[in-house]
Amino acid sequence: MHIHGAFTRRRAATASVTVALLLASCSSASDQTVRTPVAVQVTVNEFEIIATPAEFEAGETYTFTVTNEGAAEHEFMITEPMAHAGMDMGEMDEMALAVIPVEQLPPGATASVTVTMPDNASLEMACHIEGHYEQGMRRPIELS
Ligand SMILES: [Cu+2]
Repeated sequence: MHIHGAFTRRRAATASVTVALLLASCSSASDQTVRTPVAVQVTVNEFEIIATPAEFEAGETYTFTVTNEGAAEHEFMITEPMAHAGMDMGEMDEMALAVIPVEQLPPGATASVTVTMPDNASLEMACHIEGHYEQGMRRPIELS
């Protein structure tokens, strides 16, 4: 009984070492293609979008972590600047590069989304809740 237990533990230890080695070789093989996203801290309120850093590079991948410090609910979208009159939310979501929907950004909430910037595009961060965009919830993304 006692011997059997020790044997089982040793086998388990060997198995976990093997898994660790496999994981190590996988991550080193993919380092060339998958880079760690650059962290961007974003604050939204009534009615601003503030991002740090505020400059972005084409082809780079960013994780936008957005905190709603306002008293109203907001959303966060990365889209081409759009004349959104006549477009419904579903259509805008489809055109967007990234969306954190309003359900995930009530007052006080933090949510994040990861985006790889295209090579050549005119983009902006925006909140398209009715009236918010017009009151200033938009911020251009100029790719360098
Ligand atoms: Cu808003």
